[in-house]
Amino acid sequence: MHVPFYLDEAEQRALLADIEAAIAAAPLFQPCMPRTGKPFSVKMTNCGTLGWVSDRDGYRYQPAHPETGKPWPEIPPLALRAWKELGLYPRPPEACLVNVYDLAARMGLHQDRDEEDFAAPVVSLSLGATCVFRFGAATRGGKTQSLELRSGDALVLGGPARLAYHGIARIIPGSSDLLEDKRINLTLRRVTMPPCAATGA
Ligand code: MD3
Ligand code: FE
Repeated sequence: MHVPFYLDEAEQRALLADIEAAIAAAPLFQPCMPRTGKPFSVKMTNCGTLGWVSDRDGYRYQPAHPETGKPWPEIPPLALRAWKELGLYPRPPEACLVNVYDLAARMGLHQDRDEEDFAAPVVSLSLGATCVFRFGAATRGGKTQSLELRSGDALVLGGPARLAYHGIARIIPGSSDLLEDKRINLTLRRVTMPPCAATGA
């Protein structure tokens, strides 16, 4: 589900200020590909109890920043509101990945499958420059659709869409008043499986 202009301009500015504070506490880092060590063009940080990282050892969620060793900052209130209003899932998000794109940054087609709980949706918020988002293929190499994501837009991926291939093809220069030639995406996720009421496991 695409929700254009979910955040109005004042809300976008308020969320941006919270993200800038989070980046000051948990500096952006440049992840790299497992094994090859090829650097990502996207810079990242996280908020929440668990943050997604990628380095030579692989992809994983961890409770602390890879460079400072400190716990991740709290998830901004407007991001929590989006999860409550749009995610419709009974448990709070554990991870809020912050992706920062400059004009040259891209994200290749991939699936999000480093989480245990695929029943939970993924909620994403975009700020700054417009991007061309590609999504929809159920298999690698399958057909995709393109959609422009603009500042303030929300995207909710639930059900079968949760495992669709998706990526960011390009960032459109001069497309935002909020951030000059930069795009920030927040991705809210559940990571761990809820405990089982029957067995306590
Ligand atoms: C579709 N981020 O961090 S957000 C990612 O704009 C990621 O930074 C992109 O893909 C970005 O993994 C896209 C929208 C999004 C997030 C999760 C999805 C789309 C998704 C999971 C399944 C299908
Ligand atoms: Fe993804």
